[in-house]
Amino acid sequence: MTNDNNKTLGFATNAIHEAYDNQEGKIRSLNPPIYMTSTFAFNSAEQGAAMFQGEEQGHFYSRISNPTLDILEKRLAKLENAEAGLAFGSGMGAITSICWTFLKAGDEILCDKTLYGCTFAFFAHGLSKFGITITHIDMTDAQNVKQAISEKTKLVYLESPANPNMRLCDIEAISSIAHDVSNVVKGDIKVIVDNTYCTPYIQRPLELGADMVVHSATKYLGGHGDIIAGMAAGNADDMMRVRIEGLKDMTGAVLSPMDAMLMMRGIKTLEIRMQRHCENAMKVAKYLEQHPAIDKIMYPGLESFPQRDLAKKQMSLFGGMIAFEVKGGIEAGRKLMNALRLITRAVSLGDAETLIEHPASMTHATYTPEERLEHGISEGLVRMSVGLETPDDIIADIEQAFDAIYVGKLAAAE
Ligand code: 4LM
Repeated sequence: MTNDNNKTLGFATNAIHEAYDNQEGKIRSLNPPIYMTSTFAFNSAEQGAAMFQGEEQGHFYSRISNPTLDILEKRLAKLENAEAGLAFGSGMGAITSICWTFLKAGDEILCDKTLYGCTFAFFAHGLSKFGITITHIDMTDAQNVKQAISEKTKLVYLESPANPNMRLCDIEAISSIAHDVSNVVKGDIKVIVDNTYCTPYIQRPLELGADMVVHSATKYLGGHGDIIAGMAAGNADDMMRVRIEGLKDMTGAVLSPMDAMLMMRGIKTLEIRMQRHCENAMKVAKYLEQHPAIDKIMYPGLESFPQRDLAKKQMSLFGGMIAFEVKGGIEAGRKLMNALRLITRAVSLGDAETLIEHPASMTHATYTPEERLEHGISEGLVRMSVGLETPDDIIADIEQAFDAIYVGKLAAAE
């Protein structure tokens, strides 16, 4: 979409207006309609047949496409600077639909060591059952991709920042290496980046050279903890293949039009929410960093973050997620979590509420303890998704929890 002078519109404007003109037509509703329909009528038997053959465009069944989802998909594509977008019933629905589309027995998926627990489990226990090789390498050094990539490699898969330990991968360097190899072996190696932690407001992997982006839209894109949803974006051919092969015929992981509407409502405020998440996270990270009870803290905005230069290169802000370890390991971490009053003990992230969880026993319990060690997920790590509450209140809650632990109030109360 452009304005009257044909000037490109800003991120927030696109997030609110892309693909729907409320000045058009007779009704002029501010928000697009929610098409609560599973199927669409054909004008004639011949037209129905032509649609099924792909000879005529249009909506004919909501597992394939739906006008409400259409707007959401175009909007996300615009924000990710992609040719096309695609909506799914969950983040896992997006990941599985893409993998089932592009992988077959004998192929390899090359992934970073640290991945969200269910993504790891899908690769380790799902894809691997069908003759697909899963190779985890340390992608924090892009050269490792060069060493590991082979003619069997079809997908290169990473999260940056990774859930839960915040490690970053150089998306530009990895994409360039993968595509160079792809040219040499005359293959078609696709780089997929899970952009859940950042959203396109902070990081746009396609502009850095990646082929596809996936999201758990349950998180920041939805933004209000009221939907389970997934999104993907990439070139039009790839997205059409995923729609017709992975989504329609293999997973059926379709988003409901009602939830598409809720996501569009969330995306309208993505820019201001992300700005505040980042501001609040920086304040909380600085507070935690100076606290004597903290052993280790990982937040890309801190000077102490080991990959700060890379963060500055590929992220415009530092995000709302913090990983830290409390002195005394997970026992101390659990005590801290249990003493919180305002901050919610819950998995998921990207909501208005600050959420805290223990990856080793929750989101990453799909790894065995040995695998967690091998994949860089320490047992003592605590993960916080900093919300939109007044930052002083978030900090005060952490402070009172630390006080409760250290003056022995907790022990007395137990
Ligand atoms: C969590 N995460 O971490 P659905 N990709 C990333 C994720 O963090 C998640 C998914 C995909 C958490 C859920 C409990 C980086 C999920 C999967 O949950 O299927 O929308 O997304 O707390």
